[in-house]
Amino acid sequence: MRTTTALREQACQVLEANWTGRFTKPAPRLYPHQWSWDAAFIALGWMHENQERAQQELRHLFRAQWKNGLVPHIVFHRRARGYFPGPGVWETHRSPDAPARIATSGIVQPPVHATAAWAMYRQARDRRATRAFLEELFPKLMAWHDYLFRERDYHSEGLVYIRHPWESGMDNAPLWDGIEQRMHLNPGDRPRYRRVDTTLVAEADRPTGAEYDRYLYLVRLFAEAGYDEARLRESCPFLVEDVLFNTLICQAEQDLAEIAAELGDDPEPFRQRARRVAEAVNRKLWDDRRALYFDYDLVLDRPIWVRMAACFTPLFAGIPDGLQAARLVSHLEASGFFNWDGSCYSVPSYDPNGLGFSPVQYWRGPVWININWLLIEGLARYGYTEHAAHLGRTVRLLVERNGFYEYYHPYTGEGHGSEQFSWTAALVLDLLA
Ligand code: 9WN
Repeated sequence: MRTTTALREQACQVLEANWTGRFTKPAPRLYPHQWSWDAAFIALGWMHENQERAQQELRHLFRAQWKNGLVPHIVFHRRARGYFPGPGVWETHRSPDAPARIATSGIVQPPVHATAAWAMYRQARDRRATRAFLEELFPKLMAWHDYLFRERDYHSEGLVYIRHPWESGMDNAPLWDGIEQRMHLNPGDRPRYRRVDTTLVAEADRPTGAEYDRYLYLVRLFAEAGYDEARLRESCPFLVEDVLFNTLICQAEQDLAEIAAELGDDPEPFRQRARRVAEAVNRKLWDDRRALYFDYDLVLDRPIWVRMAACFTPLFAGIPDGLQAARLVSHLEASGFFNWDGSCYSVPSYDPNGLGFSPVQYWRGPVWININWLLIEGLARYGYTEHAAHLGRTVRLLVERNGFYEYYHPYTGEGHGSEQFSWTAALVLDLLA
């Protein structure tokens, strides 16, 4: 077993190697630009080592915020090449809201940013310097959350929707299989493109060609609609109220309330909004018979009964009551997601007994460290300290034995996807702190 100091040093080396001078790349070659939720997780790691870098990470992202408050899922690095789809595919100039001089994508990712900003402040040795940063970020975070509730709450019910699998952060999760099958593409609808990802990592670890066709089809739909949300809301074949996304906005609103209070503003509107999301998640996404939260397909108007590790994450935002939490934890243990005996590295991203489970293919089974981090925090929040400690040990074992990979085979622990993956390193730093 490596010492904690040695592990920390290695994690720092990964972040340092991926630091571009302006932001931290998620991975050395596979992801050469800045990604939105990666930036927040990465800031949670940098904050233990270098507050300035942590701040710079979020500053760089929010500099690319759209006029309507949207925080893009990718901020393109001018000098970087070798990622598909690049700025030309997104055509964000068709939107009056996109920034004129910064190239970005036109979709979002889960909102972890206020959570990261508040953690950075609490952690800071020099609170005065960090307070100035909080003051600078506060209006931008508000605009970001306002955008989500204004543009993405279809029924004004306190739940925000996503309109692309990439917006969930869990691109090829089995959650989307049914919707993607419904999206039948005629030959003329099938975009022509050349992927880069499969030249950099094993093809079997990545989403399929059919999935990429649909990802690109949706991007074209958005560009042709000029990114006009009112039009997209009515025409997009993919509209989902996602458990993970809504959990993270719920927690982010709670953290925004803390930030507001610290800055002398009224925290109550943010607390109210967080409570409203929590109530809506419990009302609409909780399945009492199955004791689990499920995504909701707004197009078919019905739940998506697919069991992902993400379905347990409402624990992170304090959404379930004590009884629901106990049932979630029993479910976690009984279902093969969580193993005390080490027969499977907990927690795989998707139900190991589920249809289409794969131990190597991206979000269809492998263990991801960010999902584990959310579950560790959530379990600890409800007093399940042994469970949280067990997951913490699993994460440590995975990186010690295999390195800082993007995701891991749940049975062998072998690393998959990109090596030197930034949020794995960052969240290990946070867990070791
Ligand atoms: C598309 C950067 C991102 C993560 C996502 C992960 C993957 C991109 C891709 O990489 O998605 O956004 O090209 O596969 O699924 O969660 O933010 O690390």
